[in-house]
Amino acid sequence: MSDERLVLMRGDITQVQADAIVNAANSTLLGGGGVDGAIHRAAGRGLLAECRTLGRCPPGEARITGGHALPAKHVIHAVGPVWQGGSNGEETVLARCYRRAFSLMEQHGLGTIAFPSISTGAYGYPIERAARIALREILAALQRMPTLQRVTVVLFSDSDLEVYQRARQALEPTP
Ligand code: AR6
Repeated sequence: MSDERLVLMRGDITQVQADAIVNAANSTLLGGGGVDGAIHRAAGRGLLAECRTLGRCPPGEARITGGHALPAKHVIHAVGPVWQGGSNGEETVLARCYRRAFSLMEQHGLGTIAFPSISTGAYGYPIERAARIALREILAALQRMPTLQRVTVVLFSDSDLEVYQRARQALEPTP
């Protein structure tokens, strides 16, 4: 049965109102391009100042900050794997990003979260594979966490959204 708490949409994650949005960060946590650059621009300099207090974050880990000027209350900065062909543990590291984000939600009592497609831009992870892992982890979290009210995946293009919709259909068939 399809879980209505999971929403797939096309859009700009910096505009999303949620308890937390997830940033596809790098290990420095000091900003970069892609969604990371967009989040830092929209959040303002206070976010960078807070990130500077955190130190480095290894791939597969996540850190939480305030949302500063964003509509979201918090930002969870997750560092995805750089795609190296698939036999360097990329799948495990990507799955761990999602799990770490959900455990930070539990620790902070958060109910709604929005994810971008972690690692599928500059880090080169093939999106069909990344979508399967992301949605598998999200559906598992929805099953085990009754406190989760809504999980949104915000895709930046129609074609990325279609990839996620197809992957969802394969994992969670609807009649
Ligand atoms: N809202 C939603 N999704 C977005 C947005 C946005 N505003 N902007 C881009 N995307 P990427 P990565 C999509 O490269 O692959 C940074 O420099 C984008 O189309 O942002 O994890 C970091 O500092 C793609 O589908 O993240 C790291 O160095 C997805 O977000 C590195 O890139 C992820 O693409 C991380 O690479």
